[in-house]
Amino acid sequence: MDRKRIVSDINLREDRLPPGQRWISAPIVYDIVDHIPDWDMESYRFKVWGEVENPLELTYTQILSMPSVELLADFHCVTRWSVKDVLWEGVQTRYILELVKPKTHANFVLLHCLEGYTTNLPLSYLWEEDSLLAFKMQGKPIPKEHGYPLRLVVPKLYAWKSAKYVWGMELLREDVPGFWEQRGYNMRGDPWREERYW
Ligand SMILES: Nc1nc2c(c(=O)[nH]1)N[C@H]1C(S)=C(S)[C@@H](COP(=O)(O)O)O[C@H]1N2
Ligand SMILES: [Mo]
Repeated sequence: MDRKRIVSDINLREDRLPPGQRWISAPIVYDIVDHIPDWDMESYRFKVWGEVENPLELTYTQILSMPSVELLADFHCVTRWSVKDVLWEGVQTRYILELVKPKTHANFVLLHCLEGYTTNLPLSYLWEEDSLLAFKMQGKPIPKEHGYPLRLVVPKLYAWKSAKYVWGMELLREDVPGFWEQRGYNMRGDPWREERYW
């Protein structure tokens, strides 16, 4: 089966490098905890709940068997580094949204991660063609430190919104600040508008 390859439209912008950023060669690992444990994949479930018609609960095997795409996208961290052309593979979040059917007043999403990290974003970003739930990076299963078993990739926002170790997507009527957003980071985080902090 030929897997569709998407090049993110952010890579094709004339102002490809957002203001105040510089290119580096590989993403730097950032975590809010010192030690990431090995996750128990027997009990792992990916869940979607909140303002949806059909809440969803899937095993990792079920996610790996969903239609997937390859994505080439730049990666922009709010601490001013950017990496060109990271290759991901995973399920488009728009495919997940079609399954769960968001209610009309679902406007925001809060991502829940296995180590306790959370981050919020407008739901509209999960309808973008280049937003994925990724299980591969640079052609291999995502290394543990980069988000195994599943990570969100939202190229149009700063990388702190690209949550690693994701297990939950909670669809919300009102915006709820996640880990960094409670500490002054922007509720949206568009790199071209330099939405870094409040
Ligand atoms: N679960 C989780 N996801 C996270 C973070 C985190 O601490 N925990 N850090 C974020 C930040 S600030 C950045 S820049 C990227 C870094 O991705 P990397 O660690 O794969 O390089 O992950 C984001 N996703
Ligand atoms: Mo970051």
